[in-house]
Amino acid sequence: MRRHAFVMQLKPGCEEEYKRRHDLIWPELKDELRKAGISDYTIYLDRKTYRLFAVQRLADDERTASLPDQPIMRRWWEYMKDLMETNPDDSPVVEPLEEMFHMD
Ligand code: RM4
Repeated sequence: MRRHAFVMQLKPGCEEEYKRRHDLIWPELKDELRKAGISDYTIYLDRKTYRLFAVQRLADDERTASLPDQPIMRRWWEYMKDLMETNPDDSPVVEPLEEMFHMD
């Protein structure tokens, strides 16, 4: 297992809609994320900068690199692109974070 953290960028004014859509996340998408090896996934919002901080727990045999090939993932990204900074393929712009401290 390893932890993976990254930031994404929410568009100003989209906080409530972003939260609403995630409260109603498609069960099939959750299944796909779990199948890819994500066993724990939290996203935090910094309301001052609209930065989204994501932390995932990844299995040793994780296959998250294959998620962009999954139709359900592509549909979700297409659905979310009005709320987030995205790449030309609709995936969110993601910047990895470096772990500086962890305590069990
Ligand atoms: C995010 C974004 C991420 C996805 C989560 C569930 O807002 O689309 O790529 O992993 O939703």
